Amino acid sequence: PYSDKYWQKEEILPRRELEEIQLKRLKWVAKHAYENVPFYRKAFKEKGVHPDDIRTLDDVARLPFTNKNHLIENYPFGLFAVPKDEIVRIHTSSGTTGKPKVVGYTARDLENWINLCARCLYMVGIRKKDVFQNMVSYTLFTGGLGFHYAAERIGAMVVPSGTGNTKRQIQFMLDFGTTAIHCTPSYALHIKEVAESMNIDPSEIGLRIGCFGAEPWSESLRRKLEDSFGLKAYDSYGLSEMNGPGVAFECEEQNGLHIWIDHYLVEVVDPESGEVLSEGEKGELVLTPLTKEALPLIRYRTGDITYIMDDECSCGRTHPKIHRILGRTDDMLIVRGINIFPSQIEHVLMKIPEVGDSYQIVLTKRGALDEMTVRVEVKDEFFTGELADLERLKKKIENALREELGIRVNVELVEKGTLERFEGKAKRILDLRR
Ligand code: ADP
Ligand code: K
Ligand code: ZN
Repeated sequence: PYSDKYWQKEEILPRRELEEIQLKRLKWVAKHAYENVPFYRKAFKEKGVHPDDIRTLDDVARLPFTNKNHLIENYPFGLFAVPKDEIVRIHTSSGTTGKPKVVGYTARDLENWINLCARCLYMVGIRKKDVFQNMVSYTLFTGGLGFHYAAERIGAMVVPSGTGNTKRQIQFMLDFGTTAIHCTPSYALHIKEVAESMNIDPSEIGLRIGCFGAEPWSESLRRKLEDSFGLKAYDSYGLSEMNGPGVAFECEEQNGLHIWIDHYLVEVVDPESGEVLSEGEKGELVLTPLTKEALPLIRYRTGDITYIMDDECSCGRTHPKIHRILGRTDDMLIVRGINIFPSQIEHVLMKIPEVGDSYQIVLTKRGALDEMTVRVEVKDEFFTGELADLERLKKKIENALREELGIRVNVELVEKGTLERFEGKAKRILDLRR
């Protein structure tokens, strides 16, 4: 490590120096893509732009966008910029429809990625003395190996337990003295429930640090996880197209995620027009990886909605922060014309003490009108069987949701354990409208 606080010195370089690095690397990556990927040569020409036209960082806006369909259309290796024998690993994203997006790494890409992930884990206090239980899939999903090698590099004792068999995971935590965990926030909630069903108080497990990511979650879920496990919960953001996790991560302030701008050039654009927005304006995150050799993606449309919160951070890191992801352009629900992010619903539910650990959003049509029903598990102690109690609770949740979302929502109360549990990313939306 660079010091007892920072993994690499780049974390605290003055912003001006970071911007010099960015410009140098932007010129490199544009040229690299142009010269080695036919898709980009064509796309640059169509936009009437050449890598030599880049003089300042703002010139990035002259370059063409890349989106996930471009990756899928060029399946599997069509956008790779190096010969196949330079590739030392591939991953695929968990793409929900059709062909997956395939991403590749050179040996140097892996080295950069490990260090970026190590910056994140070190930032939240993971050290040699920690036992790091990595409870995400170790296969083609980037989350497993990404943090695995980073935690090893720091010198922590890594427990590569992957997903599944929750009782055994909890037993391992107790036996091995696990202090830090990495998983999806939904899985963390599931672990809490299973621990409780084993008569283990989650706060007695001894966890200090939780790294939670790969899906949107809310401030109230953070509080719930922190309170029940007695740990500090940090938001972890990344995507396969940008190596995987390690793109942006919360520091101890837990107020926004530092995004490593020496490796990723950040823009936020209007998702409709593609227009670049200014700091503080909500829009779609667009990233240009600045050091990726195998797969240089120019202005990649992440589909994730956030904004740049560029104020100084007490941790001393000079990299800007993004707000936690508010949703995805493509999982944004439009219900009776109103844009709704599932995370808003979660935020409301988690604040209500009677509400249990799982919920599901069901969208249907009644005539031409969208109907939204939120199925909510009720905690055992509140499931009295008294109809009047349940009716009162139902009204209470409906009112809270209407207040937050501005539309009427039906609430259906169900018993604890009724709804499906998830080990990876949760699928909580059932859209039956078409
Ligand atoms: P896929 O897009 O197929 O799910 P990935 O497995 O690479 O592919 O997932 C990346 C996506 O996961 C991101 O674009 C984002 O939508 C979501 N994601 C990852 N981390 C977070 C996070 N901390 N908060 C919200 N969403 C996240
Ligand atoms: K160790
Ligand atoms: Zn900070």
